[in-house]
Amino acid sequence: MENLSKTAGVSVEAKITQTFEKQNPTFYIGKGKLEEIKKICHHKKVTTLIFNDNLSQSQVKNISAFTRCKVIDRTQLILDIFAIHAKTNRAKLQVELAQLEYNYSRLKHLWGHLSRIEGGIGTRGPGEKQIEIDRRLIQKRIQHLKEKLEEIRQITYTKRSNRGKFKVIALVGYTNAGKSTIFNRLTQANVTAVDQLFATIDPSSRYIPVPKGNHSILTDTIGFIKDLPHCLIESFHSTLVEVINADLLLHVIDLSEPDFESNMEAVNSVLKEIGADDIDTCLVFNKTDLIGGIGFKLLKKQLKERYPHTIFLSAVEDSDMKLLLDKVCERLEKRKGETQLEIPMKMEKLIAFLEKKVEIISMDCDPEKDAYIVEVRGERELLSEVKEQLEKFNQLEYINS
Ligand SMILES: Nc1nc2c(ncn2[C@@H]2O[C@H](COP(=O)(O)OP(=O)(O)OP(=O)(O)O)[C@@H](O)[C@H]2O)c(=O)[nH]1
Ligand SMILES: [Mg+2]
Repeated sequence: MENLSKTAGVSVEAKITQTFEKQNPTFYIGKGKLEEIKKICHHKKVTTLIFNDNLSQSQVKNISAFTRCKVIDRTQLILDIFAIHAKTNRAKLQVELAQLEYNYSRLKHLWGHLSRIEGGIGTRGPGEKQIEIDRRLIQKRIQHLKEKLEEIRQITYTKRSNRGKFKVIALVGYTNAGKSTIFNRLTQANVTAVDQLFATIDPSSRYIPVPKGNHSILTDTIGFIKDLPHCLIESFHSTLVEVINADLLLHVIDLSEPDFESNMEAVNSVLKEIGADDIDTCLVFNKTDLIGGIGFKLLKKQLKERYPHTIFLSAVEDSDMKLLLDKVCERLEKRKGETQLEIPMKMEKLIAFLEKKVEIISMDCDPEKDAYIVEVRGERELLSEVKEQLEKFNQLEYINS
């Protein structure tokens, strides 16, 4: 929370916690605690209160009236950072959509409350009319943004389907784990990699030279955080599609963070929410230069035993980048197999398709069978799909003859 606040450009003057079983519907925290906070604000000349949870619109109003401070909740703070860091048109539209969706969902409660006061037969005052207008305007804007984003999604989708033989590898992980640093190192790109949360909002993709001809595209995208606001996951869907459609995920973890395992869980739960939890994943334990000694050796041993596919590295070491490429190569190679296909001459188009998707080891023509005999090496999943289609085709031919 402190890091989020600093990233948003505020200096943290005090941190206050309260344990409660049930939140106070009026002030979120207890009234006594709020009195205490009011005094601190007065004493330290604090102007803004940031809550590490989501507040209702009426709680914001009540706390603000009581303390005379601006009140921001966790989702608003994260949305604010996203707004500062969004550079492309798509990212800006996505942030605006998330902000409207979040405010709309909170205003809906407020509207419901107001219409109970002002509503009823024959009592529809001008106040409510204004509310209706606001509601319609927001809905219209939300609709407009969704349509614009859908247009952009279609263009990106077409670009992606042109990727042909390229495998897509996505860097995922907790914010500030080092994804963009690794991306820059592997691709010689120059995307922003700084000690800030959510430095990356706009995804970038570049070619990476994975050994053994595994032509791949590496994607760097937004980082995740604990309790990532749902409105962001929804509005950033077209960005997160890059992750959902990846062939391999590199889950980057900042090993120097004492909390790294709970950060890993937070990332896994977002991956589950977006439907990317069944993608082949390699855990990349980063920033090993910041830790050392016997403790590190023991930790490394434990983590290797606990997780099957891991690599330990420091993004500041060049030699480690080569190790990472070898690891990626190993994972991609494991998915491959070799097989012989008998492709009827009639299905010449299939050969053109295979040339784009797999490696052709040899190809002969068998005039007796009126077919090509092709030896191929490629993704096992794709090869078995092709074999299935060939069998179906042969069965149909047999029936027709
Ligand atoms: N010492 C050390 N610092 C690193 C390493 N990898 C990244 N960093 C630093 O960690 C900070 C965050 O790195 P980024 O690459 O921006 O992290 P990110 O995962 O892309 O973060 P977001 O885009 O904000 O989600 C930067 O200051 C990097 O210089 C590493 O291996 N060792
Ligand atoms: Mg980044």
